[in-house]
Amino acid sequence: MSPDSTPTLRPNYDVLAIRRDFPILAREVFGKPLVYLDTGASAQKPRQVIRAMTQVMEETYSNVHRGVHFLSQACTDQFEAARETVARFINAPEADEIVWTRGATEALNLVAATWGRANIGPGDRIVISTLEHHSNIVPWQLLRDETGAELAVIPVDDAGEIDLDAYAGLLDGRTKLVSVTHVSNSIGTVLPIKQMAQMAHDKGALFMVDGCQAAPHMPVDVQDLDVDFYCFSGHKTYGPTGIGALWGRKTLLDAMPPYQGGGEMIAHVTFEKSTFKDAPHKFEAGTPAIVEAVGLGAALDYIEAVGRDAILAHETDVAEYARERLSALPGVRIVGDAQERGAIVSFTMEQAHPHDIGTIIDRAGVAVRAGHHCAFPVMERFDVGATARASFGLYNMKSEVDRLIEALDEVAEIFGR
Ligand code: 7TS
Repeated sequence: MSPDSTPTLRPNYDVLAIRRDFPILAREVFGKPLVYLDTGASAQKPRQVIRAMTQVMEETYSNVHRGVHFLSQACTDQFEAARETVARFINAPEADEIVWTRGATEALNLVAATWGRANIGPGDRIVISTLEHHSNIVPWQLLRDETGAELAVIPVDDAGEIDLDAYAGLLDGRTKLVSVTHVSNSIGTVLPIKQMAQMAHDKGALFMVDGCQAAPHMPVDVQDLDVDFYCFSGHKTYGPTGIGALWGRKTLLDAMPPYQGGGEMIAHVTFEKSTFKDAPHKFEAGTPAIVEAVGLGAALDYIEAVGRDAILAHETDVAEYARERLSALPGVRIVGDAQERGAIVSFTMEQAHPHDIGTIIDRAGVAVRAGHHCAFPVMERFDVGATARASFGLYNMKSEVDRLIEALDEVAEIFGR
């Protein structure tokens, strides 16, 4: 154990108290206390979220927006209050600019399918970056193939930083949309969103952000960033699966055609013609994920109660400690070394394949993700087939990094140093 292995307990950041809110963190795996370093894939859930969801199902559950009865109104109020919570969380001007989706993947597909089909034509350019998760690549490829547009990719340097000169070269009158991640899920780079959005706007292009790996970890203010669309997934923000949010500027949402057709999104239907509700409801066909939306609202309240500046400081401290200790291990290569980085450390070991690393350290109770992290182009850029990735959340501690390092020592023992 390093002398530096005690948790960083700031006066306003009681990590042990936070951990007590997450029942799963008390469990053991293979007889060892769980060390959960896979928050980038999905975050664990605090009691506050579990309780909020149980409360709806036990006390107020009903379908929303359609009943005159007491429960339907009570449940609709909770559901719409959660929308307001999302709006506050990212400082969106209005709750009506928040569209519920199943997650970031659906939000990106929604924009590609609605705004994209209405606005993208042959020869237009859509710009993404090398750092994207597949869910911010494939929807644009589908749109490109349908419309004859061009999909261009901003390269990154050896540290994993966006090449801003190359980016500037991709922006011209043909560029209609830039869609990039706020934080890379595979190597942790934080992108200079505000600057990039300004550059896109100067050339008349819209700017979309995949905020999956940022929203749970740092303050996000869509008005300050001055972007046009922002999305994130509930399950990565300590909320449930099956829910996420898309924010879009009201003028854009109003002009976009609906996404799916069905109940709830219509104003009037005859066999000849249907008319649609205003945004956001025109994008929300069918019964929504009601309990999950309330759960997400509770999760965002939880994050706010801890404080996003405090979370960012704490996680940075833990992640930087992990980088320091990992880089001291023989045979370990850390992939990605951007100046500004999130709480994600991706690494390889000369001695062992990432899948072997993941499997062996799992026996010591340490959960990391091993593989391509749904970011094949990043793996290719850094010439690795896969990496092991430790991703941190608001509940992780430096002592857990020590457990990771001890477990990796065992890997080196088995495969040879
Ligand atoms: N964008 C980013 C940056 C992500 O990290 C992920 C999921 C997604 C989009 C897709 O989110 P979903 O909730 O719609 O599936 N990232 C990961 C990961 O890093 N490991 O597992 C899932």
